[in-house]
Amino acid sequence: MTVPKYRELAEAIRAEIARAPVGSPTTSERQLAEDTGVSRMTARRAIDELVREGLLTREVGRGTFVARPVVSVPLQLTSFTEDMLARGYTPSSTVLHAGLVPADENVASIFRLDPGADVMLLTRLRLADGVPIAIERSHIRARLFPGIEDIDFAHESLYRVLIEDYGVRFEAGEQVIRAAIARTADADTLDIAHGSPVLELVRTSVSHGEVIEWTTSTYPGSRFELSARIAPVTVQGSAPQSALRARR
Ligand code: 16G
Repeated sequence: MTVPKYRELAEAIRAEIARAPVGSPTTSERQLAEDTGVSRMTARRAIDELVREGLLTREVGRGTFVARPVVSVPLQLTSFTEDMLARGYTPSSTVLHAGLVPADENVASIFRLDPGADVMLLTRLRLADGVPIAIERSHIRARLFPGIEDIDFAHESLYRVLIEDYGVRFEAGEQVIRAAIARTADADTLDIAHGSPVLELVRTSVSHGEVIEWTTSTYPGSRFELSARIAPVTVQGSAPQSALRARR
């Protein structure tokens, strides 16, 4: 049995969506048709299929975007500084590295840049009341924020600078949480035993449809607990389909 062309195309886009951050724009119908050599009609059917499945959302006059998962844990796009202040701690930071670096393949694909393009790498030890809490390795889309590499992030909040000095409005974010074993150097910096378990929180944040930040925060397992408010599921057109898919 031959697979219809639009289905093949939908599969290819599906694979891309899996890697793309929530809220990021997808290629337009016209561009898709041009890039893949199919008709506009076929490109539209492929996109329609993914919209029906709830993987993409269409916004009139704006385009098509990677949709939010049907059930999402509403971790908020707050900063370390705000989080710590809210808990009554005094936040501080030690800068371990700050400067422009060439994007490697992985970083380039996350930011959709050419490998070798300049990004800022900011590595900080984050402390609360003087106690090491996390190591954060942030990659920032430097081109959008001229001069950011010269800011003293030992005394500044990254989000405050982005929002107030560069006018960023965070639109969407994605956070992946995974368990790992501390790298030896990180264990020394965090003052934990070699081989200790850590939690890595990997945050990708989007502004104006572009990834602007990709940060891995490494927390000692013993000093971190994740709390998230659980929102009720809003059943949209796509929800029952996803549930059915999961049961099959
Ligand atoms: C939080 C974010 C991190 C962000 C940082 C900015 C998590 C897991 N990560 O730690 O992505 O870069 O805040 O903090 O919450 P700052 O504004 O205090 O520098």
